[in-house]
Amino acid sequence: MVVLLDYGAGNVRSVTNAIKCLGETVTIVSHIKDIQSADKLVFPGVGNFGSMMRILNEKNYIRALKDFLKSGKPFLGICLGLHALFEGSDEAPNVKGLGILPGTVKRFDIDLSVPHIGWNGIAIKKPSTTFNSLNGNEKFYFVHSYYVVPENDDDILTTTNYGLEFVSSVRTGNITATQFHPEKSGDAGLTVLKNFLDPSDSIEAPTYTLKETRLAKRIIACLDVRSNDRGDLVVTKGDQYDVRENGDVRNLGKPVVLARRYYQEGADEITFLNITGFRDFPLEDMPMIEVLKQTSENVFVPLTIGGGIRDYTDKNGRNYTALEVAAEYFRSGADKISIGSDAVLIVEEFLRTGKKTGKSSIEQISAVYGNQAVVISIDPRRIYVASPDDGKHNVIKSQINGPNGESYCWYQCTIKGGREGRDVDAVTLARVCEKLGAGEILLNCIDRDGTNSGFDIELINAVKNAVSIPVIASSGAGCAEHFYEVFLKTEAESALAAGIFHRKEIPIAKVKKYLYNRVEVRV
Ligand code: 1PR
Repeated sequence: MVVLLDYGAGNVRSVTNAIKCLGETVTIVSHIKDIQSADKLVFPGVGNFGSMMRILNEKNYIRALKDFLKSGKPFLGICLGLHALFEGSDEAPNVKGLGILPGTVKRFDIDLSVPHIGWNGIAIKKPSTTFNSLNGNEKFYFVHSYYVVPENDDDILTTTNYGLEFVSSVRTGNITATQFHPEKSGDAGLTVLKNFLDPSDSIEAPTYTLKETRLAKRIIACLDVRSNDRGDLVVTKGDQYDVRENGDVRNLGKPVVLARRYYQEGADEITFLNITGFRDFPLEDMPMIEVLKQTSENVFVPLTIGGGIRDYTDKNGRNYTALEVAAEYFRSGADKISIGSDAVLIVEEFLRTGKKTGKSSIEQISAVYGNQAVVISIDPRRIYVASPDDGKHNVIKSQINGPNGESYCWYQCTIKGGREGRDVDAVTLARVCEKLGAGEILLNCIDRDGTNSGFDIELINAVKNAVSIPVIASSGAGCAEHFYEVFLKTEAESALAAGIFHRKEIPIAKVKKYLYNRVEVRV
């Protein structure tokens, strides 16, 4: 039996599911004595270092945790569970860590997008059983803005490159801790967990590898989900956001089944968008919660969910905050939530007042779950204009002329699934959302959606150049070459597609095969 330390922030369901799928039972810590009596302890951390240490203190877990770490019994820390082992972190300068390992935690100060999100490799620095049955060339899923700096080189198990070479896992005696998320790293991650749960006496893994690792471009499968007219929850797909064909909602399959298929085919991430979430409140629309719960049972890559994340008052007058909605999604297995319509309204308000309120969904959710957990889904549409300056929007020169020969355009944000255009452009929206705490941009494009005509490179460059957080290029993929084009001509960190995967026009593995040797991908 494995004891899992859950301090209430983030997705422990995935870790639990991954351990269960390896045949172990899991007990969640609810009292100090659960830590004291544990034989094996797993500590997955998400969110903010300061709030994690505060909660551990409030629950009086610190003493028991330190005793466990010194006991010689197996301990696995994940992400913030790694940071906690050190003396302190730049993320919360006045807060003490457990101080079990000498050293500290620093923020990335590099010329690349931060957070470091995605699949990266490891260079093994010392012999261990942690990577038994692996060859050391696998990639693992990372999502973090801070990295550990151990004082003792002997503690370092692996390093990874991202703008600099940082320590991506440590191992000392009974203590193993990884910056990457084994529970989100597909088969390689499950193997690392298995090696922890069922350690072998002999080291069968590479004992040292010297290499510079590279972050892979991510290929994301997106499932637009809604109820059809018969009330069945289906994956649908729009044609420039129109999901009806001959009057009926297109039905391309069942969400849980498709997500599992994409995981097996090699998707680096799965995104669910509850596309009628703007009118159907998600906490009343429990099927989406159930979809997440079931998917996270056997899909071990990151899951994002969007649709309807905003404050809401139900018909009985009960108020729900966006944070409560998000919390329910995280508890059900989501790693990230995506905010669409509400982000536009928040940015409009910010542009009117120039003030951060601290109360918007973006600020509240990122404060509790970390910036990396907040994705902004933008649904822009091109507005062609004749001149480069309309005094209000970020206008770009376009290679594609408008209907009246206009050679300039701006990208109008929309809400309610493209039904309502607003007077704010996508570049401004992305910039302000980053300022408010968003960690990633999911950049759709209504003009390209479902057209198979390729990504809107001009849009992606305009937004990517305006922010320092990762951007997911979305809408328009029709063949493997389109993925290559978007990675060649833009700095987007990932590319998302829906229609070509749902219609089985091209499987994800084939896209990856085409990209292999052209751009870094996880295979
Ligand atoms: O506004 O916070 O409730 O979130 C609603 C979410 O639902 C938004 O993220 C919005 O993008 C999405 N959405 C709403 N209506 C639609 C629709 O299609 N009618 N889907 C919709 C947006 C775009 C992508 C699509 C790509 C790739 N779909 O998700 O998967 O365009 O498609 P392709 O590869 O087939 O071209 P809120």
